Amino acid sequence: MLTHSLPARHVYEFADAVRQGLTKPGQKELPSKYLYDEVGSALFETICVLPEYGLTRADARLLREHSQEIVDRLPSPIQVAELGSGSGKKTRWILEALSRRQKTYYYPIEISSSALAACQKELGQIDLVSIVGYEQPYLEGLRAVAERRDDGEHLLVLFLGSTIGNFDREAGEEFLREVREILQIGDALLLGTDLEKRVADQLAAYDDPAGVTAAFNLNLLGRINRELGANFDLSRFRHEARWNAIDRRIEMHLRSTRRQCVEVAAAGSRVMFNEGETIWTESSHKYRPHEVVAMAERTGFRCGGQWIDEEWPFAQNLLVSE
Ligand code: AVJ
Repeated sequence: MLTHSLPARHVYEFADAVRQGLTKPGQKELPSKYLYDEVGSALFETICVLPEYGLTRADARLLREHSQEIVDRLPSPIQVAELGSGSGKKTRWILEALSRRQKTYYYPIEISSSALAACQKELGQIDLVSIVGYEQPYLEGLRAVAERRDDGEHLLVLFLGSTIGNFDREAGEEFLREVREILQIGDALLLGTDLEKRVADQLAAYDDPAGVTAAFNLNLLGRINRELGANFDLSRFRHEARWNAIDRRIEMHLRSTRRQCVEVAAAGSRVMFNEGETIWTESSHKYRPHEVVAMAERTGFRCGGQWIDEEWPFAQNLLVSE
């Protein structure tokens, strides 16, 4: 088990992002990727088992039921890279299906070292599968993986769990284009996308009655306190989930319950909050099935299959590089 990591750089990037996001005129914001420290990753794992949050179960169900069919549509030999592996639980089905026909290399690419460790533990025991983790941003990690493959070896990139939904639609499409640049013809991207559903169901998924999502969101302020020496009082902020009907996305915010001032030592900034002002911490875009196919076609892929869960509308899309 091997991990390529670049930890030192991360704290400066984090401080920089926090300074920029909180001193921005107008809507304050923080990048959602920072929700996933060790506490945040553990809270997210809990979100995934909440009855209100059907997304992860739908994603896993589709992979469990259709992995063989998906793998049968891929060229041989093929290696697997995963963008944001998380705990790696869902990936098992794909790796097992592939390992029935070949020895398989699996490269989880993940900025959360705790998630990477969990993933290596979860998937380290599958026969004929070797794991090499990359603790790097997605595209850097993917470039590193693509460079080390031999001639004639194909690549399957997994981007599951509707993580693409964190990007604005335009940025998501640009991201697909950048992934395509790194790939060769015949390589594939298996893309998980959460689909539009009843607004009440979508809101409940991001504002569960047990308060796990609230804790997940508030932990971002806790993380800034811990890692950047800030003095956020978490009891003075409230979690909020909104449906933005124009952009078709859930937005998570943290609302300041009073006028207050917060210092972030490592970012060298003092931040004023008005009563009722919010920090926008995450977007989760929701898609329509044909929209994903059109996105694929505009970014250098063709859709080689789409599988939709009936219980919780969610799609696995097999995008093939053209
Ligand atoms: C992991 C980005 C897919 O947007 O649904 C869950 C993160 N945020 N509950 C999502 C999340 C609040 C999740 N993704």
